[in-house]
Amino acid sequence: MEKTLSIIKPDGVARGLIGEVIKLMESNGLKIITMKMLKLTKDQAENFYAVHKERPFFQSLTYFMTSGPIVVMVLEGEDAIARYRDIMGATDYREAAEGTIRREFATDIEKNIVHGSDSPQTAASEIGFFFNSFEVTG
Ligand code: FUP
Repeated sequence: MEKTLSIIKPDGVARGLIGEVIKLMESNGLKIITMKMLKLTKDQAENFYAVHKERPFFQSLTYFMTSGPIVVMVLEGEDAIARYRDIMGATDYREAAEGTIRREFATDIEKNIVHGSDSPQTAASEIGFFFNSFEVTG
């Protein structure tokens, strides 16, 4: 069993899509093993996306990520990292496959509803960014 970090971004929360997104996760073999809602500060968003700090979209992305509450969760399942990335769809919703979260709901390459870890190393560090060991069940 593998774990991955998922975020429902401010656009997904503001548009009332938490339930729709969770439904797609759960119906595709991913189990939520911990979850909370919070609002990031600019510092926290910049730390979370530090790998992108030289990219032209960094300021806009980190500002967007602080624009409202987000839902963070740890998902567990077989091949959870790759499985969840398949369910999310491509970063750019116009390139995402039919039935994926981003294809169904995203409106913009930045406002793309969800985040998911992209490797076992980032999953471990991103889970540790948001949760302590007491909060992660399973
Ligand atoms: P992903 O792993 O699919 O979330 O994509 P990336 O790690 O490449 O990008 C992280 C976030 O940066 C995306 F979710 C949205 C944002 N982004 C932009 O705003 N513009 C871009 O051209 C690329 C990414």
